[in-house]
Amino acid sequence: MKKIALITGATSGIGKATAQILALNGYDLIITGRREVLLNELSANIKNETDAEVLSLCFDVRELNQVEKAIKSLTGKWENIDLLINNAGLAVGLEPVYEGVVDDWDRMIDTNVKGLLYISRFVSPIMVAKESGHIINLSSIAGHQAYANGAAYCATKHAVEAITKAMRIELLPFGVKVSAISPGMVDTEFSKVRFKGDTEKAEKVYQGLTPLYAIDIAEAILFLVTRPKHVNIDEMIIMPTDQAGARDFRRR
Ligand code: NDP
Ligand code: 8X3
Repeated sequence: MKKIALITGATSGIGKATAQILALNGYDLIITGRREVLLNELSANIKNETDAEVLSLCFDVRELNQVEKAIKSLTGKWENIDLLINNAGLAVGLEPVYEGVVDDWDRMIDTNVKGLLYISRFVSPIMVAKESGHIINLSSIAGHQAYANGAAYCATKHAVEAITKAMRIELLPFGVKVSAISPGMVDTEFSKVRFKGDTEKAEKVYQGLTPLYAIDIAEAILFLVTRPKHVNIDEMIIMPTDQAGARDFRRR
């Protein structure tokens, strides 16, 4: 029987590329996000190009009721989730705390921290019950280093690191693997979201250097999930060759 992966934030960027690569490598998929049209497009595309079965669940990870309803709506084989990719997340704004926008902080904390916890709360019991499974959390280089104007985002990714480490210990008795992937700069919708739709500002982020692309992270995720049962990759930090730290770039 094929394994089932649930990917949050599959409508774009890293989540979308991960859905595509997992479908090509023997997984059936539960794809989630808030933009239903994009979920439907991805689902049709994957079904067209692979033999994977795809179930779409449209909900907001910040809404506990929606998360609970979505996961509890799963029936039959779809209940049997083997792999959870906690990918949905965002940065909003780039200001020092003394000029920070409280609503931006709330959006990041609610999505990156509380949303990840909500999903894990309802999916991890499935893995505990069957004593197997793998949870991969999307952290960031911002989960390892703090940079000016990114206090709240960095705090959320440091929180993802802490949650990952604690859950790994909690799930140890049940044989459930827990990993974190921490990328540097990846060219996705991330910067467009951070700069609230200002594409000019977003494009500048990637000017003069070669960033990572979503497929690079998807390939790393595929590596993690294809290790033997006795091997867990706890943490993977992946940077563009043109980046040596959260704010250290080689631009030409
Ligand atoms: P994208 O903006 O391209 O994708 C983000 C995804 O998250 C979208 O599918 C979006 O779907 C989903 N999402 C955002 N908010 C919510 C929400 N409230 N409920 C449900 N889904 C949500 O960015 P990336 O692919 O780059 O980001 C993926 C992850 O990788 C994030 O956790 C990010 O922090 C992390 N990361 C990104 C890096 C980068 O440089 N790009 C570097 C390091 C880490 P929708 O809008 O349809 O809801
Ligand atoms: C996204 C990368 O450097 O903007 O996590 O924090 S960064």
